[in-house]
Amino acid sequence: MFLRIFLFGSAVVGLLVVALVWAVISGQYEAAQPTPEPSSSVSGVPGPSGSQAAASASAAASASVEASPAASGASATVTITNSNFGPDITVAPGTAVTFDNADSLPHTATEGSNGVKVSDALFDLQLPAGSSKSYTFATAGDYKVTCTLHPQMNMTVTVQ
Ligand SMILES: [Cu+2]
Repeated sequence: MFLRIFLFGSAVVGLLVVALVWAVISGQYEAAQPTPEPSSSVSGVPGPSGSQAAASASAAASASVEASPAASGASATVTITNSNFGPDITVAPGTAVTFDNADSLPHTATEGSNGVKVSDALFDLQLPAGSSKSYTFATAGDYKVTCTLHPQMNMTVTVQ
């Protein structure tokens, strides 16, 4: 009786050992298989990173698309000294032009000529001494700029 239990028990142990070995082997096999899967998902990571690269590429593309407005969204500065705007400037559409009054007296940067503002002036910047203000030239064209306080102050901003 005891011997039969022992044999039965050892048979159970043997089955357990076989099952354990099988589990280990199949576990290793499964462990070996998921490894290719993570590696495929790792190779899938280059996929997302590839799409990230594509996204960053499209972001770079949109950035370069913004760059033309941004390049045109660049800035330029007209420094007023001795009641003079200085030379005419040419800028790209979208450029913010800052009129910097470096004089110790007030000026304006006004669309117009010889101190006279045009009726539909796009900009009429009041520039107290030492101040600066900006206007963004969105549309191509030639823009006459004058100072309504000093009619001799004239310049042209060409936007193209
Ligand atoms: Cu002036």
